[in-house]
Amino acid sequence: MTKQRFLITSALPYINGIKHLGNLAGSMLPADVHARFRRLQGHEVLFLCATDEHGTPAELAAAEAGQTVEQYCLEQHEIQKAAGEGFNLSFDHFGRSSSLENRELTQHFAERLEENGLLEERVSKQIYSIDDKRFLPDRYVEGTCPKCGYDSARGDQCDSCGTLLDPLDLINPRSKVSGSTNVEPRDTAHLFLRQPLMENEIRAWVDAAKDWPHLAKSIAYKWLDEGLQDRAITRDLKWGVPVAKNGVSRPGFEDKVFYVWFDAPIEYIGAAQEWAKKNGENWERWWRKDKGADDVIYVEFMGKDNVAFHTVSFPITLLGSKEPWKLVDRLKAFNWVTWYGGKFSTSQKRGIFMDKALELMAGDYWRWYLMANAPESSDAAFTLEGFQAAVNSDLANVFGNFVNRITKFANSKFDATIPEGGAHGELESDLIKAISEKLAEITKYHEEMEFRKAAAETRALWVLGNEYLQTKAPWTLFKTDLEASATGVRIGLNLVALFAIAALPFVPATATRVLDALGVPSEKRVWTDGEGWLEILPAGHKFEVPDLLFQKIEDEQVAEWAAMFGGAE
Ligand code: B3M
Ligand code: ZN
Repeated sequence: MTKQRFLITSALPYINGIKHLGNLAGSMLPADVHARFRRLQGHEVLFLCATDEHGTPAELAAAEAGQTVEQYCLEQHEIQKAAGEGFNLSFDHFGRSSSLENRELTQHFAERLEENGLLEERVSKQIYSIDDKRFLPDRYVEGTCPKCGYDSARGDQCDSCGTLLDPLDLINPRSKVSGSTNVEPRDTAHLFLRQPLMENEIRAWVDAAKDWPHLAKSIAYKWLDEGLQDRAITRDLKWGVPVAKNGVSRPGFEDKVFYVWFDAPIEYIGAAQEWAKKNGENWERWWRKDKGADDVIYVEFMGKDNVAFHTVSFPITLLGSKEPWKLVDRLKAFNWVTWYGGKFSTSQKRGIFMDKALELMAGDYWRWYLMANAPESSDAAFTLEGFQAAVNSDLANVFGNFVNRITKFANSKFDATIPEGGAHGELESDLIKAISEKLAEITKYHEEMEFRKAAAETRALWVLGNEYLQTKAPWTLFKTDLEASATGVRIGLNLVALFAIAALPFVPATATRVLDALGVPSEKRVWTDGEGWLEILPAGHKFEVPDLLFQKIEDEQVAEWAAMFGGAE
């Protein structure tokens, strides 16, 4: 197979608090499964993510936590980073959108867009708080909803009736900073990105995109068909990328920063620069088509609400710069994971968040269930009962038992050594054929980023092993036909190695533990679509019995967790 280069990014988790299992399942986790799969295939992979740190929600969350926003973001970044490590997310770099790299890139793109006539400074009216001495962007204003009369509607949206609002629409507006009602509309300037000027170019690019799944394309067309709008890309905030050039503020923009959705995707490039700087690497060969990135395959993972930003807004930034930046080639979007059909909510204690999950069970357990039930064609409900069933049946009974049974038997009867073994019969040729077919299917689903199907077929692969051992019954043959028993054992142990390799993208920690116990050398821990697996462990090779792979989840645990996190009503 020709070796390719994959740039893989996950949507950047927002900084205001630890993410729930649904967020994990909708971008970071599938991106990791894909990155691991592509590395196993032998491709060169750069897998990047970061915390998305700017914007009003960060400022508000910091204020609520009684911290400066810098402190708050640093602390939350470390918390999210540790949670990612707990789930074995194999980022090459987990950066921060507040980095110096991203600041410079963001300012650079704004400059280029302006040179190319795509930015316009425009004066419009905005709510100014006289007591706070500042303009109040969207979420900093509250007031009565003009539609439904709800008295705590936010400047950007009414939480009661869902209407999208402009802060100027609010009746009796007040400052969320101080509560002051001493506010008035005043003129203020902002930078607008003239998106309509790029409409044809973006449409042509979307038309030409071959490798986007339906969900991504249809969302892009929906936006294009509705007609692109000029979009303000600055806000009246302190925390963010300053609207400046070479350290000097743009006149009139001293108290303004770029809008968070303008700088956040640029951090995909920022993260590559941060990674390169830290590791003495070259970021341009991943991002600049004039510097070797032409043959990179760029794959993005995200929830469906982020698709428009990645198929329209961010490409406008990149293409509008008229510089040779790499654009997304494949885009995998997900629906929502719900908590028993409803919303995850910290305040209402509904649902499990990443840090808590790791206190209950190791990352692999969650990884498996979340990917086996990935929200691909529709939303998917997380239920503790479903989690328990997947863990107990797929992981413990099918994969775990197979490994346990054959390694224990070979340990006691064959002195923990791979035996020579005799000839293959019909049972073996059938098995070898079935395994090849199954591996080809798994490979195809991974390549197509069909995670549910890849997981289902991985389980089916493990089942083939159980069926073989059941029929071969080396434990019975041991008394009557030692050589045939040895064949079963040698094949069984090589199946353990193969199954663990196939499991690496989904349950990396456990699969690595199995491969370590078996003593599989690193050059043999590579993806196969059917060839060579019978020789992973040669005759005479010594191995150790791995510790129990997976604990079963008991009914009492489910009941206890349901009481803690909300369960079936
Ligand atoms: N931070 C996702 C969100 O919080 C947003 C993704 C940015 S990707 C550049 O919904
Ligand atoms: Zn309303």
